[in-house]
Amino acid sequence: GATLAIDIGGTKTLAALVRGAQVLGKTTIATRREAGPDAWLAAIAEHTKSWIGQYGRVGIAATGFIDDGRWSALNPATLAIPDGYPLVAQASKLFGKPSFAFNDAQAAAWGEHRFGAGANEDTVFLTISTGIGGGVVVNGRPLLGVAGHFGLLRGPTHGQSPLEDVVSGRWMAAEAARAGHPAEAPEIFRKAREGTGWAEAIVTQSASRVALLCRDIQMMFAPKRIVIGGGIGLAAGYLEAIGVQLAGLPSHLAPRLVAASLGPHAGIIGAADLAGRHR
Ligand code: BMX
Repeated sequence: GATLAIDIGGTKTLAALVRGAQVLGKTTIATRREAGPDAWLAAIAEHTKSWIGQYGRVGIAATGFIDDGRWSALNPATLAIPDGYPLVAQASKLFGKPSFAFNDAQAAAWGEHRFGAGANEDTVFLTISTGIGGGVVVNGRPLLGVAGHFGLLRGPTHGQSPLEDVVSGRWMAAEAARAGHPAEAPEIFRKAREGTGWAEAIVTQSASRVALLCRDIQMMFAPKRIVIGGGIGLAAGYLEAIGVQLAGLPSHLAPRLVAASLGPHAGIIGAADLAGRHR
């Protein structure tokens, strides 16, 4: 049977009807950041009404920390989720079907591992989007809990800020404003590709921090591949910009970077598959 799969991100929410790795239908909803989880779920229910009767379970991939069905923010700047929100209980009630929840990047890591660029081998997945999410699959198992939350790492070079606050789409837009060129990420990438200096500098700085992260990940897990996804991660030129920073590393230290092949569907496909394993 099909699964109602939902990916709740800091900027937008994707809801889909999924069977295996097949997306039978989908709809995108803006995450009204200030509205709170009851309103986010209500909006999803409203937008997916026409699929009622077509799914037997619900799989949720959500930005934030999931513990025993409860949902919390680790970085409220990415999305301000109230502490311990009963996500699984609320979803079960609202959709009337068994519901399961996972961190968004852990679900995407699983999706890419099983059906995408991870090719069923040890995989680390990184999504560079509103924040930086991460997921690790080793020996055929996803690491859950707080494992893989690479966006929350604090390096000596960025003081108190978690890494994602000096890399992600939100940081890029803030940097552009500071440089006197207010722009959102898509425009910054466009300008960078045209060779505009201030935009190139922002993309390069973000990408070089991700390159360092990938080098560290290589030494922690030595995955076969690091799969890169997310709106920033998949923006034209970004993966190449990371690669430039890693050129010249000895082969045993060089991570092998590949673009997410499920694209924006990695989270929903992974969440649907993980939910199906709970039967
Ligand atoms: C943050 C954290 C992660 C999440 C990542 C990417 C919160 C709310 N989220 O590090 O759990 O995986 O952002 O999230 O603490 P996205 O919304 O940018 O996809």
